[in-house]
Amino acid sequence: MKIAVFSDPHLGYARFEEDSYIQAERAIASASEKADLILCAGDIFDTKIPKLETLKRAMEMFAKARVPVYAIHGNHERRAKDMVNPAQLLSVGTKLRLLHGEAATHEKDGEKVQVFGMGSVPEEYAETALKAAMEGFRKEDGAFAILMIHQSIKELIPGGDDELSLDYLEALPFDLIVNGHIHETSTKLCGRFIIPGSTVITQLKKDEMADKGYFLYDTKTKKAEFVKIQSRPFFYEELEFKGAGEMEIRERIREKVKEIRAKHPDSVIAIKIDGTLKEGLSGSDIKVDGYEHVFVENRLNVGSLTAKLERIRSSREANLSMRDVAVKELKAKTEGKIDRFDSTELFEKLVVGPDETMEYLESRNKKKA
Ligand SMILES: [Mn+2]
Repeated sequence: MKIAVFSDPHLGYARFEEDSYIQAERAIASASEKADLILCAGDIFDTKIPKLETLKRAMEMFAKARVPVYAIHGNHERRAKDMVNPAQLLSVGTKLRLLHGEAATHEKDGEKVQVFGMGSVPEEYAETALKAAMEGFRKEDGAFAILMIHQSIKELIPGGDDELSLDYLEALPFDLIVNGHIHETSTKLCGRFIIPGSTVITQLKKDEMADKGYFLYDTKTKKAEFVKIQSRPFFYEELEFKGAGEMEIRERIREKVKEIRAKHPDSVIAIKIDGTLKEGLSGSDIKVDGYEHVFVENRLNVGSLTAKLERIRSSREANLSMRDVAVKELKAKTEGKIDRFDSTELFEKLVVGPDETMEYLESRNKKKA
């Protein structure tokens, strides 16, 4: 049997909302043609309470699937036990079967595939929850058994300790383990453990330059083939500066954007600018032109402790108080993004306390609403 596995479509993801729909639709359409069964490993929606428009799009696209779809909820959909999560709602409105601590079996031409799913749980309970859930699991005779989860994995996430480990998963009685949550595509345990990755750009990290798509798993050959879907091209660039001024930085960004956009006009571009600035300039002084779908991560002058000390020293020399420095930082970070309040006023309220801050924000809200 051929099983298509995709994950983390994050429908309704605000930054690339239309992409989140279109790319998931492409995955479902392509998988419907190539596979006998579709699995979706969680984070179908980007938020716990999506807009009605997002729910409608989701229902329409899953209703178009021409083969059965089994899914689990992800951490983005997880809600308290007695509350309804949007993945549940989707399973009411379409033929999608949502699994949480239970198994479903799909049979075709005498071949059986049994899928045991567990939706996302807090990482520290993952092993306990999985053990408890599996007490009710009976592997069917002759069935190809699949475990579908949406968790972090200790070996794949640096610094973690509470997460499920590959060692633990390897010992479980499943022929294949499918995981969502991690947005980068990968396979482990000699192909017995697969992560299809997200179908939409969410993190603007270097590894997102890889293709988006889904795995097509063949139970006969026990091999997973990655099927690419057409998706918005993503480029990650790092520009290094030494003693640079604002004009030079803007110019190099402009050139880089122009060069990429000449070939890929609809691309998303993330540019990390790093290094040092001309004396007297600080990272927040650098203003970059507002291009559509270009995201600049400004690491200028923050690399070394020396640079930080230099910044404090030069601001002292300029006779700025720490308060002035903080207000300046806040202003730089919120400028053009938030226009409901004045950053200086907000800072003053924050210094007084949380109650005053909330009162201020509410009063500003009323004014503009
Ligand atoms: Mn996710």
